Amino acid sequence: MARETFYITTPIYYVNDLPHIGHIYTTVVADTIARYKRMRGFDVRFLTGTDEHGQKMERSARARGVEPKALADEVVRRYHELWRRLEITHDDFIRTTDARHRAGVHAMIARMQAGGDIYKGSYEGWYCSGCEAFFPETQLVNGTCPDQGHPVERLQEESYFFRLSAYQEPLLAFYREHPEFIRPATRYNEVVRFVEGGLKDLSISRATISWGIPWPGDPEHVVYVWLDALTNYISALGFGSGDTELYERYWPAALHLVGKDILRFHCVYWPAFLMSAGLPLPRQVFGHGWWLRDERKMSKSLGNVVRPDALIERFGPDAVRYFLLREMTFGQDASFSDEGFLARYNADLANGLGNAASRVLAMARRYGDGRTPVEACDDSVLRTKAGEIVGRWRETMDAFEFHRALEAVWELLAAVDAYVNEKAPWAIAKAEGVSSPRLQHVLYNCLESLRLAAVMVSPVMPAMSARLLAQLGAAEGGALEWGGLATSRPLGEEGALFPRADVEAYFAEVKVDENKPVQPATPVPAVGGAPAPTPAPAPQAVAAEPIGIDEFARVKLVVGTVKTAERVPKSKKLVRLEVDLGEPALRQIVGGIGDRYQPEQLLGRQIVVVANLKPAVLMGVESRGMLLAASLDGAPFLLAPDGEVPPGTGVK
Ligand code: ME8
Repeated sequence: MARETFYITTPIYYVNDLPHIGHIYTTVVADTIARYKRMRGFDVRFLTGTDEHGQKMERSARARGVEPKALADEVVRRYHELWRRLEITHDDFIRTTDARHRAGVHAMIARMQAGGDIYKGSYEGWYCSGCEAFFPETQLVNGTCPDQGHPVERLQEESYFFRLSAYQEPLLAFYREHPEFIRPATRYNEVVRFVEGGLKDLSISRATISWGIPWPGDPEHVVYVWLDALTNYISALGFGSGDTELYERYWPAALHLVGKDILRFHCVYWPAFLMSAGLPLPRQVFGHGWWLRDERKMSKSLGNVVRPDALIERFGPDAVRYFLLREMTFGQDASFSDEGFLARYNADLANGLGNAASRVLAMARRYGDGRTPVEACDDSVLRTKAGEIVGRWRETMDAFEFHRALEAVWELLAAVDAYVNEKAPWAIAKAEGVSSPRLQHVLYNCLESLRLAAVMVSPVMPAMSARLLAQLGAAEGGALEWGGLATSRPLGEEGALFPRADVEAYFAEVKVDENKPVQPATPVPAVGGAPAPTPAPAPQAVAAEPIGIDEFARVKLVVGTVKTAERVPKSKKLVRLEVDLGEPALRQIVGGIGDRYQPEQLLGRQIVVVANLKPAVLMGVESRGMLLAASLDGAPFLLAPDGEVPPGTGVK
């Protein structure tokens, strides 16, 4: 019998910027669900991709002096790289610049036209290129877009329209019949209220921009970017390209996973387009919450966007995946903070999981000759507990309550710990010898519980799960039934799953970053490897509050020559310099530049230093000043005079 299919999608990401943790969140959740559904035997198809057309993209490329496609190619490369590092198991990656996608969009428009829902008219109104959306005057808030507060611009142009107004009643009827279509329930109510408020026809072409899919038969127009983008979910299955096998097999989608910001496009426009085209509607759209940074909205202009690269590099992909799923109640907002991340990392991963595993494995090695116990054990409180936890884990995973599913696994780990304390295997070994059946049973119960925990966390932490299973001498992909651990098998290699994070070192380095001048809007890498021309900084990034020249003059900037340089022990980034500032003695300055500069490269080099900064101690080393560097995506580029000057020369 054919297996039940499960087609899951992420939004396709705009390529005018690099991904941050909000973007990776959606993809990590989708990957976790895809892995879980595969475990449960579904025939899964998992799609992600990029949204490359539109006014925003055209402008970003123009500002950088490159072609939109070239800019997109470079950012897409970064997305592929990131998904590889995060072990994302998508089956396909669609780009809206793919030929197959254009064919799908044209086929979609042909069907909507055949349904009589498209007509030509003239559009006059407000357009927000940040959201790529039209807004009636009545919806503007203080002259800005009501969704994100972006600036809007007046548009007056000829346009093709979609008769969205005709779909108000059919949509409301559909929502009533399919209350599970929009999740969570609070979002269902929001969408219903929005549609009940009345729908206006939608402009679905643009005549004043050229970066888009040409309108079929009218090349003066390009297709409106949201009609273009939403169609990716079927064009990626071959809709419009002739080969309909995947489309027949996987459409309608089981789940479109999106952020709450784009719920309306997916719950109102998309089903209306599909109704018009006479195509089946997706089964569910889930609108998840928003990641904030330290309780504030993340935005490039505030310079507080959390990029995933450094976190993945330092803590590994599994720790990042775990944090995202454990910290956010799926559907609600959550806040990222360095403190929160480190606390969870140390408490749950290094201590909770890591300690439970290393404690049990050390005993198994000591009392079992490096092998799993000689006999399985079927009769224990742990078995009952594990059975209950597996049931709860399944229920919560099915309901997408990932934080609760993970909580359940940690409850099992705590039960193992309590069981070890109570049974005291060391005492049994002493009293009865290592071949005591009682001792072997106790060990089996612990190892088998850990095996079940490893299988349960595998959708969230695939690499860690594989590693733990190998340490336990267990096979990957084992069943979630008690007794899966084979007896008398060699245990795998030892090794900590998650080394404890040194919080002090982390903050010393983060602090160094924060001491740097406020970063301008994140630059997109240039095409062809050359450094990107830095885009004009967003206004807030330059100065939230203007300062006077006298205030600026209080900062004493001087040129110095580096005389000695060495790495600060145990730190990846920090370098200790002794700098000649034209003073009687050399100045010791600690800078977070070690990930881009080797100490020997710095010798003799001239740098710019803030000479009157209060001393600070970074990882136990006093720094009496701060060096200046441009910060590109977190990487430092040292500033220097354009020609050698005597040490101590002032900078104005
Ligand atoms: O909207 N917290 O693309 P996009 C949580 N191209 N999730 C966040 C987030 C945050 N702070 N910021 C972004 C688009 N996201 C369109 C989609 S689909 C046919 C077209 C996530 O790159 C969230 O899922 O601006 C959001 O919907 C998605 O990134 C896409 O953002």
